Amino acid sequence: MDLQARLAALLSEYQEKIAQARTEQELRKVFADYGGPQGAIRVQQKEAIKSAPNAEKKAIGQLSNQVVQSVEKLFEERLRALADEARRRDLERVVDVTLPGRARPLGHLHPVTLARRDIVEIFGQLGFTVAEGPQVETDFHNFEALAMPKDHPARDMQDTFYVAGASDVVLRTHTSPVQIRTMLSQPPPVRIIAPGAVYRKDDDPTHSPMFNQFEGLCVDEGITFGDLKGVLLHFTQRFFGADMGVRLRPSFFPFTEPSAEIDISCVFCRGQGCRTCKQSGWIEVGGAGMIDPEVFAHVEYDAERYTGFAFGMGIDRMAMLRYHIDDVSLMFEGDVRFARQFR
Ligand code: 2NL
Repeated sequence: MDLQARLAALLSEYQEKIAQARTEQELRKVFADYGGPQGAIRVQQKEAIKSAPNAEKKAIGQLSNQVVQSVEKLFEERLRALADEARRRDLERVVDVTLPGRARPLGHLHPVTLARRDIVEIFGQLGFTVAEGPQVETDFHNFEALAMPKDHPARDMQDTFYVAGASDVVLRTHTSPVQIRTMLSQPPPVRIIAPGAVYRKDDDPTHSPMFNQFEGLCVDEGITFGDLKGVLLHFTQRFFGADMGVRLRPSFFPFTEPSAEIDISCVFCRGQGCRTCKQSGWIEVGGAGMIDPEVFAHVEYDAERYTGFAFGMGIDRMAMLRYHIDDVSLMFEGDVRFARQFR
């Protein structure tokens, strides 16, 4: 067989293999096997030139170069065809963009968080800003400044966690120390609410040793008990509904004078009388009063010039009343199936 015939045979073998190549990788291998520097066609070419008489070398070189050129051309054409084909398949693929996505398991805001957000929002619109402070407090900020000296019986009412090894460091039993710190840091007027976690040594079916409360404080010239009642009524009606009422009952706190318990219309019977409110139509939600001059003395506010009101309520309790939750333990278990049930 002469060179021309052998090259033609290799070329047709090559063409067949190239047509069969399904991927770029396969194609490159076929090209290397035939047209590459060590490929069959090149080897054939080199041997033919080597064994040919000098006069024929040039013609053989030209012939085999033509073959090599068409080998390269065939490779490039097939490469382009494969790319076109891949692109066409890509474009043909139908994606249904109307299919719903895969649902991911989500958490949920806790009813206490929902309640706190609304409380902050409602008071914010009345001009109250949020104040925060440490949960580990000094005896001074938590008790002394609130007119509860060391031997005061009111301290027993809120069984206190003392921090080991320090007789005057406590877990705050209310958020009042935040208000004390605020008054110590700025002159009147003051309008703040202090929401946050507080701690008391209670642990029974209706009490958790950690719970959340918020206190409000408003100090300026000419603040009256009427302002207190108006703010509480406004808050109650926005938080629970416009048909709700507020009742203030005389009470006692060391840090306010006069002092009152805050009752709201029963959320279960809307004031009609039911088992929960013991037929009274009212539910107690917190306490309030006009700030005692003794507190003002501790923060060096002029009690002759300024008056103010303060109040305190439980956020957990607000949330339970709003969402009709009857079991305190549910509030602190952190079960998302519970949390998911509220707005
Ligand atoms: C309740 C009662 C109350 C206050 C908190 C307060 C704070 C300062 C000065 C005076 Cl700095 N008073 N806070 C006043 C009255 C009642 O809370 O039953 N809380 C759940």
